[in-house]
Amino acid sequence: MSMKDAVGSLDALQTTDPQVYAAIDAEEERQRNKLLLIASENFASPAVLAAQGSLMTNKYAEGYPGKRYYGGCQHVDTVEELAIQRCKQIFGAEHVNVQPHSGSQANMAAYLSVLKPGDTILGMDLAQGGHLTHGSKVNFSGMIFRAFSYGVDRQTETIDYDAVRKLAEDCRPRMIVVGASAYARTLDFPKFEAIAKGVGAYLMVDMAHIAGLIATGLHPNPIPYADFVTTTTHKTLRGPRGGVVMCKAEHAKAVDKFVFPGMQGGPLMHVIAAKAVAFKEALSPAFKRYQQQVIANARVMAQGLLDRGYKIVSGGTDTHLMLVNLTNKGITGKEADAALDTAGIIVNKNAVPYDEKPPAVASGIRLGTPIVSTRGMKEAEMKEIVDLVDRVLQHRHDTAVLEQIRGQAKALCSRFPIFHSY
Ligand code: DSN
Repeated sequence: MSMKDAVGSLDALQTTDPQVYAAIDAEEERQRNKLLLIASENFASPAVLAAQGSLMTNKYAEGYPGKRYYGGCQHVDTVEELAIQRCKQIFGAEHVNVQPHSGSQANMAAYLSVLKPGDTILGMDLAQGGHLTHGSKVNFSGMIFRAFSYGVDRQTETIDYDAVRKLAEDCRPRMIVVGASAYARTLDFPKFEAIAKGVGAYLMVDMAHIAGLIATGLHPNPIPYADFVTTTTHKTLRGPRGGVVMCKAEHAKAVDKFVFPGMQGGPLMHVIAAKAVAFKEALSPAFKRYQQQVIANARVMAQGLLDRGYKIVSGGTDTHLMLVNLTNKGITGKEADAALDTAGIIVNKNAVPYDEKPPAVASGIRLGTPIVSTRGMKEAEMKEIVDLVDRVLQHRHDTAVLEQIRGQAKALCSRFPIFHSY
């Protein structure tokens, strides 16, 4: 059997493990037939899936291209070099390490390359849109480091840079961490750089959510301003699940040392191959058209919700996502999430800034347009989606209506293949 036969079909899997096959099959059905609005998810292309599902998974390759601890690394060297070179071309970084297995590990490598346990970091509060690995007490970042957090202004629901500066002057961090999981507005990297410089801190930007927008010039690029820039590769960037660290040349050695051997053993060469493919795709004009549509779709979705009396945190979006505060509608995030799920619309409940409800209940939902845009949906379909979402939330206790909307969501999906090409 050739690689093409082995990898291209799932027949071998069906024979060997019908239970796993059935679960994957059901997951494909779910992805095909539901409206997926989780802002951090995307559909990787067939080429990315092929590379990720390839026999490069079989190869051990501790070390870096040309400097491995195992023989036989010629071909995995090729894909890692391609991934590095393409990533540099996209973002303009001086140094790139494509080996982190995830965004969390990319962040850990960036931290530990210049910080010591007990050092102070200042990151965005998880409860106000930040990320777990930016200093949350339940995460390694909050356990290893003395973590302080900044949030958003109560009125504008956007980052108050003066407040961040004051906080930095008080807590004197060794590193300021910028980046978010639920913040819909443009991040001002020059302002963060000035704050970091003012207190002698390193600046790290975790651009995971907006990497695809940055790759195509639709959000400012943090590379000129930050010592370290980390990202995942599977969100707006639309690659395989994984992480990347970029840094100034002066930190290159330390970063490489902390990724391997400091934190990881063998790199996932099949995933690195898929990262190379995704980076090639990200350099294409089609990818820019896709990202433009992601933003256009998010704006139409946010406006549609505003027009129906929903409150969007910060009043709108500059990116691929929006946070809807449902307090004025008398619905919790948990209820909304569950009702939408029943109707075939997948979102996540999300705390809103200054939320009084616990995170497991939350007052809001987060919506994103990366997947529906990958399917080829445009502004008109966003209006349809807003209509469906609104009807679900209004009739959340009416199972017949939810069932009817589930059919409508499926019908909308069926008009847009999961492998659309721009
Ligand atoms: N879990 C991701 C998200 O949903 O934003 C962040 O890592």
